[in-house]
Amino acid sequence: MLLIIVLLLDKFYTPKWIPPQIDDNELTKVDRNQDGEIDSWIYRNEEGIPSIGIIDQNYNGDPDSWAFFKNGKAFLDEEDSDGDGKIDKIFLHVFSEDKNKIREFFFDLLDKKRNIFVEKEDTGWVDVTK
Ligand SMILES: [Ca+2]
Ligand SMILES: [Ca+2]
Ligand SMILES: [Ca+2]
Repeated sequence: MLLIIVLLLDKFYTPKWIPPQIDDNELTKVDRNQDGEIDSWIYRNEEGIPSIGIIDQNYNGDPDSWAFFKNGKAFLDEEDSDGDGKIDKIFLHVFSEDKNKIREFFFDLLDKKRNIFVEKEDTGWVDVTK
């Protein structure tokens, strides 16, 4: 089932670049490496809570990482790690009702890999894929 999802995502997925045309009090622009070029955009809802974060991780001018938030927590991260314009890494974060992260799904569309991480009380986050 998961393999089918990965294959479908690989076939149809393209990055979601959202142009920064929005009221300035709902958009924060950040120059993370202080080279004078904006490389991070954070969109906020009316309450000021982040809804989407976009990052140019390798500072080449093109966004390559997208984070989608719900209740101020990222539930979905997407990444174009090789810069070909297609998303190739996807992280799904699952939260419990008390808002603690309880599970993470990682899909690597380049390596056709998927991993599932859960937090154990004694050892921290462990890969329970197998
Ligand atoms: Ca910069
Ligand atoms: Ca980039
Ligand atoms: Ca890619």
